[in-house]
Amino acid sequence: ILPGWFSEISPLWPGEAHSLKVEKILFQGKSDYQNVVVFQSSTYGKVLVLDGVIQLTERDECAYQEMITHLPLCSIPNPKKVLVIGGGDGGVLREVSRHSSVEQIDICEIDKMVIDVSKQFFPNVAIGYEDPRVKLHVGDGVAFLKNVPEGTYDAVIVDSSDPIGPAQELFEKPFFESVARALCPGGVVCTQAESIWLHMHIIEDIVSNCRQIFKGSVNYAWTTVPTYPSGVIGFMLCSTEGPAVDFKNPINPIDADDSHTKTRGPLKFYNSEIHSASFCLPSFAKRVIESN
Ligand code: PUT
Repeated sequence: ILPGWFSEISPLWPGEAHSLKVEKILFQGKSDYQNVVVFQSSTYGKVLVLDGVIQLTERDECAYQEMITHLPLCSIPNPKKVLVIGGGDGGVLREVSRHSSVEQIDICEIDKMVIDVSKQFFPNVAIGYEDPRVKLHVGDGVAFLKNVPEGTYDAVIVDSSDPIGPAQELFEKPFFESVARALCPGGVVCTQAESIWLHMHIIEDIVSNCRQIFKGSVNYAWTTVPTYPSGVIGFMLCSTEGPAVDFKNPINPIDADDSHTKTRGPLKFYNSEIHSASFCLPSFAKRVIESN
């Protein structure tokens, strides 16, 4: 490991480690759940790291936050009630709040330190918390969902870290069953679903669980995020039985200036073309995902 560089080493991507040059360590702490680090990098702005794994950088967070949010919300006509599981940095909230049809935004994040650190070091991300429609619940997303009345949400967005540590249960079948229960008929879920280059075994399991649970449609989309392992990350998008959802053809566009452009800035990454394109898969991934 080079001195003055951060290298992202994990058993989830053995034999490789993306590195960023560190200008200054800004925060180091240990929460009840994980190690939390913020550093200033020389080329990607400030970086949030949990248990040694990059969660966001100022430069490329837009690609992840915009896609995980607008892929589901632009696919249904009139989202009103949205639940975010994880997403403690507030970036998904920032994006959900661009949708004027939304009346209620609940977020359940397990780690208060992630929220506090994001508010201190990433104000342009944590700005999502400033929307009055947001209600924060600090706690375990799995437990939270068990208490949600059936059919409550139009959309659930699961912005988790990787399936080692506090987020592990968010990749398991019982969790997806609770999500399906919490959704209204024709409701949608979008969940962080790792990299087609590194994690086809994890993706296969998610797809096969989701096909058993979600009786509407089940799709995999992906996008580029240069500082995530292998430079890409995917999303599992599913809908419950009810009004049909055609994820590949967005019906609720948000390309025009949204109501929050003044405070949040315009969209940097998402548009309707990239929405549809994100469902096109390389042949090796298509074979596995479609056969499950
Ligand atoms: N929230 C997404 C984090 C992914 C880290 N590999």
